[in-house]
Amino acid sequence: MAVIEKGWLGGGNTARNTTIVRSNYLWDEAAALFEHSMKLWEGLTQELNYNVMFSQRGVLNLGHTLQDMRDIQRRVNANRLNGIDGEVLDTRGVQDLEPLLDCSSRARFPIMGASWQARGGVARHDAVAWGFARGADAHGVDILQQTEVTGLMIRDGQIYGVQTNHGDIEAKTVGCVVAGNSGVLANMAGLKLPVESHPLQALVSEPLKPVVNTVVMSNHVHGYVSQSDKGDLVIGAGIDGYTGYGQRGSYPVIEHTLQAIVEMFPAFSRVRMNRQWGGIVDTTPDASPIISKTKVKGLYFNCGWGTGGFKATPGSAHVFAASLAKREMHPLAAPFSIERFHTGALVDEHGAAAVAH
Ligand code: PYC
Repeated sequence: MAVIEKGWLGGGNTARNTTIVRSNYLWDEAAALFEHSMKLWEGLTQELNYNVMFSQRGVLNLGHTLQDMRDIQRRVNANRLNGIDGEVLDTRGVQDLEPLLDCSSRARFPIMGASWQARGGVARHDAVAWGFARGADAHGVDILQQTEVTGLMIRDGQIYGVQTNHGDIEAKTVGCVVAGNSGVLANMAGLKLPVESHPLQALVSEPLKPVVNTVVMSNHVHGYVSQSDKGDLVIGAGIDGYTGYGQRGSYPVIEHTLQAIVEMFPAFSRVRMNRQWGGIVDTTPDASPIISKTKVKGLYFNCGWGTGGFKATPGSAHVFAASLAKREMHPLAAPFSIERFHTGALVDEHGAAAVAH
């Protein structure tokens, strides 16, 4: 078994995101998949014997309007019915958790409350990549870096290998997990996926003393922030409106995001930003992933996680590996078949995923 990587370990989206982990999705199918992941996160450091620095500091999704609060109540009710922790906080409850947030009625978008998932948090992204790689290596998986897939070998509707810049590799089962490039690989098989690839940006500030206790996300003002153990503010933006593959993103989006952050935390108005970067995310029409067989026998895709795939890493990997091993989709993966775009059985998670979409 081999993992084929065009670049280097952690050079793609795994280590380019803002590392938010939560499972507070609305619909049963998505909630089950992300909660499966959350449970795996909770034991991951022990399981991999590698400290992935999973920090369950809690995630706030702020509400700024009556409709935001109704949506939050609906989502938290659904979460609790699914056995997922969640609370609806009022303004005071939010302020108690985050004293620096502007919870006054003077704010342009006053904070009326939030959903609170205490088990949510962040993890150290590159440690996750390295921990999984070491674990896979110990199980005999070859990890081929700097190896680019240049073609898929298909005969009579069955995959039998991949072509790479270092030569051909035969394989009767091939799983494509190539966020940002899923459409490109699908093209090699003559398939067209319902995904669009967009740049998504993040940035980090100079280090500060501890000032943000949780992960704060606001769909409405369009920004999200947490603080790394080093003290940097880790800030995420929305996707660029255009499709593209440049791992950079455009300036107006960052400007908008920083306006949002300063709207929420006026005290950050003079904090200097240190670094900015972008990743490429594959978005789907219903803001849920595709974990699916294709019409080419033996060829599978795991893609379309939009802006929120990092949180799914352990669960997504588990259900995908199990599906490929058995050639039968894992029950948690089955609702995310590509077929849903024909049948109409969509899992519309725009509400839960919306910060960056
Ligand atoms: O938690 O879904 C999420 C998210 C969106 C953008 C960054 N994180």
